Amino acid sequence: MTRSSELFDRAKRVLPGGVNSPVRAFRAVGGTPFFVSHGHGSSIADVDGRDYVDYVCSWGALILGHAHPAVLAAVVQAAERGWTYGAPCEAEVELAEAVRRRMPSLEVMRFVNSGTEATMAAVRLARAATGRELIIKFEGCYHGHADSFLVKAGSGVATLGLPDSPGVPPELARLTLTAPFNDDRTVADLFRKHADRIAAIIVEPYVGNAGFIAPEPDFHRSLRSLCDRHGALLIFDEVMTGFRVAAGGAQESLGIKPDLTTLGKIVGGGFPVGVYGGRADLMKRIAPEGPVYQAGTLSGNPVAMAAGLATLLETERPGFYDALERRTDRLVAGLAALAASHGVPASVSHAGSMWGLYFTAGPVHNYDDARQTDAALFARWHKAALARGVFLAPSSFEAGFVSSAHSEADIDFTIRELDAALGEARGR
Ligand code: KE4
Repeated sequence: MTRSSELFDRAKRVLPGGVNSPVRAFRAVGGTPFFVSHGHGSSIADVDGRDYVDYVCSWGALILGHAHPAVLAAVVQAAERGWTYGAPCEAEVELAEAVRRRMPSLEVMRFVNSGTEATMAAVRLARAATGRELIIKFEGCYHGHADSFLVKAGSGVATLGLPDSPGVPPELARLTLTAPFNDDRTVADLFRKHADRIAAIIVEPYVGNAGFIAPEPDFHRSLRSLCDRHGALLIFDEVMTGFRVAAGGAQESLGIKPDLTTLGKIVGGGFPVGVYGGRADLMKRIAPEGPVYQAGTLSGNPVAMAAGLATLLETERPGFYDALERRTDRLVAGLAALAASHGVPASVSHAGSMWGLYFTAGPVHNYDDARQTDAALFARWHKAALARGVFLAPSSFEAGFVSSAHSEADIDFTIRELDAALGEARGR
């Protein structure tokens, strides 16, 4: 009986499935999830003394790796002054100005405490600003657990094979239209059918909640022009891609200006922070300036702001993103090569330091393609990888991440051990 399994048994008596977020339960890959003792740099250690090179990185939040000294120092310094005021403080303004410098489309923004809160508020604002009710999302994309988004969603919903979620009133679910990712023709058809009722399109510019799916070259330009033509708003959900796929997020690398953007994960440096923001004429509708209500007790709290600001500043060091991209490129090339050496069809790709691997020849353009992946082989590979000290996301429908703490030696170790793990997974 390991400490992790003892803790898991205890956890299951007080937490649904023993976890505070479904994908952590390892349901898609089997086995008992390890319980964490501590994280350090590129690695995470479990309560039984085992160490893993970590490619989950708190689902993308830890672009600097675990317990980065600059973030720790900023957090301690902030906490010594008290850690929540329920009143404005300078740190909120500093982080908002830093975000706007990196992503100028966020002329005005509001801090919240999670990506879910950010997307929920962004859609409420889009509906208020347009006076329309329908939204379009894409199959396999996940925008958090607000009711409107649990329609053909990705991440844990896809992992657990839940078609949608019970508890979402059909009347509300009907207001969410869906289309395959990379399929602008279906989006055009939806606009033809519902033109003046569609408030917004919300999209993960690079899909990280169905594995990793890159956009076709003109996909987002097409969404931008469809929104402009039909008076709908384009919402880029950059909770995962923001400050990850490029210094200025996907909107910088794709050269697309959304009307609204949502952020999370990296913007808080691993502390609970979400952001929604965009055109000033839209954001001025948010209370107290305007009538669209949204609020939060801990929004903009000084410790989370300090962690986010310290993180963004570290990523502004010269060559930060180039080095991260090169390291991720080497990992992805290594994964493609090891799959080929085993004669296993695989589709491996990345954008910046966000990557994905499917056990299918591909190409993977949308969620239907992604579901061709050999999930059973992935589960065996995941288990063998863990036993060899590599922690991959416990689902075929999640992206992987590399942090600036991942060394060249970590990448070499990972490729070597994942090669052996694939051999084991195939029974060789
Ligand atoms: P949170 O509410 O989990 O902070 O953010 C929701 C969200 C919104 N938009 C995108 C593009 C996201 O990726 C997420 C959250 N991502 C998942 C990872 N697949 C969080 C991990 C989990 O649910 O435990």
